[in-house]
Amino acid sequence: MISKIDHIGIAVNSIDEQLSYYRDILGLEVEKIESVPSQSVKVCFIKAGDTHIELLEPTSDDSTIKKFLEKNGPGVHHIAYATDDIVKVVSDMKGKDLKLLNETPKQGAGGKLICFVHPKSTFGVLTEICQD
Ligand code: CMX
Repeated sequence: MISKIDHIGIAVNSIDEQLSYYRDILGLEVEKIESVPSQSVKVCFIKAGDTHIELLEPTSDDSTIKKFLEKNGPGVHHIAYATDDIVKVVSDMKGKDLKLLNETPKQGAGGKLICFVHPKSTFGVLTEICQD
């Protein structure tokens, strides 16, 4: 039911500061930059084959990305897996010692439906399930 890695989220202090690394050195295509007020982030999607890198810049002091950057500095923040049935995937996860951060899918960047699973229950990797 998981079809692929949809994107890898990377916490950054500044999208502008990092953009030329992905675009000019790695030669990847910058698809779009958008604000996601519900998550207090600005995101930049960069195409890498049939998956994406998602740069995440905090837009407020209480942003979860801001907290992550203060503790760890810039770097990999989460891995997002694509599915065409997020309700089923999340329902199957319930009762399996996984800490779902939201059991009801909510709207995230790019209009996708998203659910997060706490990294302490997924071997240290913050996990996102998403559906177009
Ligand atoms: N990866 C791995 N570990 C992480 C982590 C991450 N991204 N973020 C926090 N942690 C660890 C902390 O280091 C800490 O570990 P220790 O206890 O060993 O020090 C522990 O998790 C803290 O857990 P917490 O107190 O429950 O939670 P935090 O306030 O640090 O928030 C989290 C962590 C995952 C609950 C929060 O980031 C969250 O709700 N994330 C989901 C939403 C999100 O990430 N939105 C931004 C992206 C949006 C998008 O992609 O569009």
